[in-house]
Amino acid sequence: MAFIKRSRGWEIPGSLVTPEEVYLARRDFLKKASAAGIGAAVLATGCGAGIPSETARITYPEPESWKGLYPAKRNTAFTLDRDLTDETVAATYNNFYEFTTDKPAVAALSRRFPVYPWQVEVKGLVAKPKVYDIDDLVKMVPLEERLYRHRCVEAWAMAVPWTGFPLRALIGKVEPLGSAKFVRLVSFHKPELAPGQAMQSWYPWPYYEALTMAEAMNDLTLLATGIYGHPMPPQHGAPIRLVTPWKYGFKSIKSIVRIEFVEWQPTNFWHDVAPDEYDFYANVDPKVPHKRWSQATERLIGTDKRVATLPFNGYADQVAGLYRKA
Ligand SMILES: Nc1nc2c(c(=O)[nH]1)N[C@H]1C(S)=C(S)[C@@H](COP(=O)(O)O)O[C@H]1N2
Ligand SMILES: [Mo]
Repeated sequence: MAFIKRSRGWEIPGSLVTPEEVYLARRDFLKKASAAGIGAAVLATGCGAGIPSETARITYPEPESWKGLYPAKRNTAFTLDRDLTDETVAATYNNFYEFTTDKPAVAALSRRFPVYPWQVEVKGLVAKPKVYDIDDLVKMVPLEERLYRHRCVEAWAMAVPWTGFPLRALIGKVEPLGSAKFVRLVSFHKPELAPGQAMQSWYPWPYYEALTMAEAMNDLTLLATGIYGHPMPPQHGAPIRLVTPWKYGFKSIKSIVRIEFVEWQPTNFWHDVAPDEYDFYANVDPKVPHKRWSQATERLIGTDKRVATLPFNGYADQVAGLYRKA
């Protein structure tokens, strides 16, 4: 046993992330947290507000081939009942367990994760399976910006401007067969680059999610490639992630590498981890508490505000029909 060398999570080959970066991000957060009077218990659960840091640099790929794509034209059909979340707050309070469960540390740990070039394989019950280059995807249909509410199952919320295109535009290109009833989406598996995957080996990596075909075809369902008027930074799920704003955030799978069309209802990562806490549909519902907390209200990150949770996160008009019994 003594001869087996196990590398620590942050000792990433090729030094993708330096321990200094993680250390600095963490130190800065701890300093601000103690100034704000946030105690150790809060730090342990990661429940502090995203604390903006002067040292936080929001970085993202900007290849030559993406010139002119961002900022994309805003689709004014999507309006908000609350202020947009400050960009730095949103970019320093991330759930992305592939890197760490420590929300403020995700940005530093993912900063150098290679998100360009990137490919997404689309396969299964389709007439035209294809491996798409991210450059094909960002140019397939005109990108648009949409302001969406975003609600985590942990009862915090934000509102952000995503840039992307409806998933159904891609579905149209690959021509699903009549037998395709569900869409399954899968994230990357690179434990050598993503310390949370290396260290938390008990999770069923890679992260996976799924939607019914009707949910996938709904106009709200986005494949997002950008945020705040520029390409997606790694911590938000670069270079391409799902956004289903009427569902709890865990359905909005980040950094997608595979999209499969299948006949039978697939399972999803969080359902498999805790079946009695997370279901397949995960539609936001103030009346259905989580096993360990109420979902009646939510905390708007970056503010002290707590507001009422809206059924379907405020998108009932667009999606409630999907769930009405015939
Ligand atoms: N691959 C992957 N996707 C993921 C997650 C994750 O850990 N891994 N976390 C989910 C959860 S719980 C939430 S709330 C959102 C957070 O997205 P954001 O960091 O861009 O706000 O991403 C979702 N997508
Ligand atoms: Mo979440």
